Amino acid sequence: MNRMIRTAAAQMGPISRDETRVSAVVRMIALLEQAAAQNADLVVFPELALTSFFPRWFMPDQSEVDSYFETEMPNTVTAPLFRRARDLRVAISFGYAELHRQDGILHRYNTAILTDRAGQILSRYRKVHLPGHGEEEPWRPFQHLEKRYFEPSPFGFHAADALNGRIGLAICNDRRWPETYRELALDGAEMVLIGYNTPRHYPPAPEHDHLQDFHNHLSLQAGAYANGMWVIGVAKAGVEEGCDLIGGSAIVAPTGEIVAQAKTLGDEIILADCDLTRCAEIRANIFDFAQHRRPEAYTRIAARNGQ
Ligand code: CDV
Repeated sequence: MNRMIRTAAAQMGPISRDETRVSAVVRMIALLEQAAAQNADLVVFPELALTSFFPRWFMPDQSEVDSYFETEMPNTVTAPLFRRARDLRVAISFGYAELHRQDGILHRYNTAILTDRAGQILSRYRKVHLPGHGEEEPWRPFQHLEKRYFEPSPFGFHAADALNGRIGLAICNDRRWPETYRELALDGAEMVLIGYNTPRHYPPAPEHDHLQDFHNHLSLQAGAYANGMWVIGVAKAGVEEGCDLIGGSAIVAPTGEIVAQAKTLGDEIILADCDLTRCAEIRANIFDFAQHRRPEAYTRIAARNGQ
């Protein structure tokens, strides 16, 4: 069985507030076609790929907030992307804001999906770690209202069988938490796809602004190595509505080495042949979970969130 996934990280440049979803999808299709021309099996797009990163704005009117959400996926606007991916036989993954009605109750999630090569959605992940704040904080140069506009997923982390392997999804801030990767690894994930929108300026701790790119790669590389899996980090990058978003999209091998990295802050494809059998280089050795993990010593991890 072929266990090689030629994977493309489709970094996107900024999406302005007035850019339509149709325009974003046209850009995504162009990236998909570039990747397919290089025989990609899988193309991974960023978090909230269809719109500007709207949690940076306080919007008192819920109907304005909801205008950034999708009530179904695929929908009229994204259908051409799904169709093109199916025609090219390429699996895709991207993030979007999801308005989900369940038992008469509306839920708003920061969501990512993964399709198979036929454009069928194989798995859907809702973001667990929502950063930012829940109320407007006028002292900030821009808001980060994910805690206001989304609810945290109650569904946890799950890997799915895909492309002759097991693939997990996570979103942006999740990549900084070791629990994300370990949960997915314990569910058998051999590759994790992570889109992100990361401002260079972090208003509560601006003394760390110069470390944003370092912390990005540190998190992706540590997650890959300590769990022996491929990690695909994909940015929405560049100056979006005055907010400077880091780039640095990267494909990280199970050894923790970066094997491909974006050079620009715009729409850009990077590509690598990700051999899933390489997970064993780490998992059969230093991080052989069955032999060396001591869950009885880790009881606090699932029992409490702080001290
Ligand atoms: N979209 C995000 O989750 N961004 C956060 C920022 C706010 C720190 C991140 O972890 O990159």
